Amino acid sequence: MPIPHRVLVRGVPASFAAALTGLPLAAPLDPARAQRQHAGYVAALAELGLEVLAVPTDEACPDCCFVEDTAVVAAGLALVTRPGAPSRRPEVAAIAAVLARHLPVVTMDAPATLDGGDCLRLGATIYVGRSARTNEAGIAALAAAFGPHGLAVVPVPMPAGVLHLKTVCSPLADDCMLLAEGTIAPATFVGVRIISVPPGEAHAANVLAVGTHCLVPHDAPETAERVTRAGWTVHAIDTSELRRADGALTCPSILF
Ligand code: CIR
Repeated sequence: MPIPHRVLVRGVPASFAAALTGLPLAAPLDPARAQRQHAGYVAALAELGLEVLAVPTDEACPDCCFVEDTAVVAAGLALVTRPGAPSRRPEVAAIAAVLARHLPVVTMDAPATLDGGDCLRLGATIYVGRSARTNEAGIAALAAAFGPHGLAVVPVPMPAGVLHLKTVCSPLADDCMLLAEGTIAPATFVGVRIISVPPGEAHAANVLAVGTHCLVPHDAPETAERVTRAGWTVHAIDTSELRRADGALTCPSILF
């Protein structure tokens, strides 16, 4: 993976209490707690030397902190998505405006839908989850954007009930990834070294690697140990309130 220099983020709005959740919650979401955790996440990325591009938060978009879903950046190009959840579509304009200061930007039209959380790049391949959020036209738009830049797009059927492809896996390097045991068949990812994540820590299959550093959930000691043994410097991060809204560690950032 090219080592990124910048990270695009967007603060957690007070309206986060109304963010989408796959399952009903026993207690309401706590925006203040999510804001504190998000600030810690951004600080950790800044300490790694990344330039932070902060898009102003939008109270009209409760999920706007989950910027990953709004754009796919690869090969020096940004594809701004049409998110699968209609409530999230107003998020993209502000993201596109900031990305356009740095990269050529292309967009996709209805009926295409695609969430960046479904896109996993490993070397010259982008694996894309065929999920409830990402449809065939979205996958075709992804291939049309990045195919001419030498990237192959490989659709991956998703297990029932899994929000995004990267809910159960994440890249560590061009040829190495984390994958939650018992989810997607490891053979799906050809020529890739897979570090498996035990069922008790399935939420930690989504980590954020930046070069030789890796942000790992604070409550996943076995995964942290496996990632450390594989050669990464692990930084334990608590984003548990964002996780209650189905957001894992890759979700609040776009690295490029
Ligand atoms: C949603 O359901 O869209 C948000 N509450 C969570 C999005 C998480 N994004 C991601 O995994 N890339």
